[in-house]
Amino acid sequence: MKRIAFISGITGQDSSHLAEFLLEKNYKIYGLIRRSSTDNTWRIKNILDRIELITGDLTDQASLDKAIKLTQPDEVYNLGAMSFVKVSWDNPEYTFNVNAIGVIRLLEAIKNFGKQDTRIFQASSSEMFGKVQETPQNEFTKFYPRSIYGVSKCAGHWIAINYRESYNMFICCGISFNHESYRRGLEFVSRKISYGVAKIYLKMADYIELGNLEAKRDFGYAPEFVEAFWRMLQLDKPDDFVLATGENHSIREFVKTAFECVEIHNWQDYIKQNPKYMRPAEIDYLLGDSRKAQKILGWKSKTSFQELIYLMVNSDIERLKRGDKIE
Ligand code: NAP
Ligand code: G4F
Repeated sequence: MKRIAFISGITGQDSSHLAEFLLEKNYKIYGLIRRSSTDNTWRIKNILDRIELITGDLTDQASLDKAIKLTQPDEVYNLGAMSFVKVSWDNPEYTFNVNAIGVIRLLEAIKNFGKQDTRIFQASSSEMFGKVQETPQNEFTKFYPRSIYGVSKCAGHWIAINYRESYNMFICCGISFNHESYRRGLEFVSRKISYGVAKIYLKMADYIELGNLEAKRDFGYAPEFVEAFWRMLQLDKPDDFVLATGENHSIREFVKTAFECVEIHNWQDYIKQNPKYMRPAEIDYLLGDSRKAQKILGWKSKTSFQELIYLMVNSDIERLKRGDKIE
């Protein structure tokens, strides 16, 4: 019998990599997709004929009840979220509704209509550490979120733990640090830079506009992170894990390295800073300690900072050269 996986946020970066990974493992996959007036399935185009999409929304209890009743998953990966930190200042109520109350809705649907032994992954975030209280950050580090996104992820995290402890549900939280790929949305800084550099290299743009160049992030490679999500759900008992590379770099270093991929060394000439991209409250420094994941999951990030950027810049150059619709 094929194991059944249910993934919320199937059109997102992580879900696309996870779905590919699970298909390799012969899972039957259902993906929750919210209604959109334009096609947003570009990340899963290559696997659309091998997965099943179910319309629903993390803000709509009835849709989740119905989806879980229908699919009876063995594993649920809650990857759906309003995931763009900057927008959480513009849409605070919606962000909290999806990222926090959405967790309650999905867990209620599983508790009331799913199999008793369903295993659940909750996508928690290093944004919960915010104004960091110690360095590096591990599973015991106190949270100090700096945005409604961060606050909503703290709530989602504690909701997941509360359901685990109250109802004995198998729920694992992965506290992931930034992870990127050529499928990252264009609004996130990594992809904004890789795409911008590719355009400048091909003489299709003159500069990139950015905000704070000094913030440091622990940047990993998304396809490796989704494997850790799966590994958590194969444990004998549920637990929470920090997923990180253990190395951090500033946005400035990201920009410099991206330009180096195309042998442009005077990168400063191509960057304009625009206050529009600054945040009301910034997270200056994130650095993860994933020794617990290394020890218990046997998981370690492999792709280096330079390799990650090289992959992303080259992918954007190839897409632009082919004339692909860029998303
Ligand atoms: P992403 O590319 O932005 O994907 C988010 C997905 O959630 C999209 O499919 C989106 O659908 C869906 N979604 C948004 N609102 C929804 C709603 N109301 N109901 C149902 N689905 C909804 O994000 P990602 O980078 O893959 O991240 C996956 C998860 O990990 C998120 O929970 C994120 O917060 C968390 N996380 C990510 C990172 C990272 O560095 N990538 C780090 C820590 C935690 P549309 O396509 O329709 O917008
Ligand atoms: O790429 P970002 O928007 O990612 P951020 O805020 O770190 O959040 C991402 O990682 C979290 C895990 O830590 C996830 F939970 C979350 O869902 C998301 O995937 O910004 C990274 C940094 C920030 O310090 C930002 O101020 O880059 C800085 N930055 C500078 N200029 C910019 C820009 N960010 C964006 N998006 N756009 C800019 O022009």
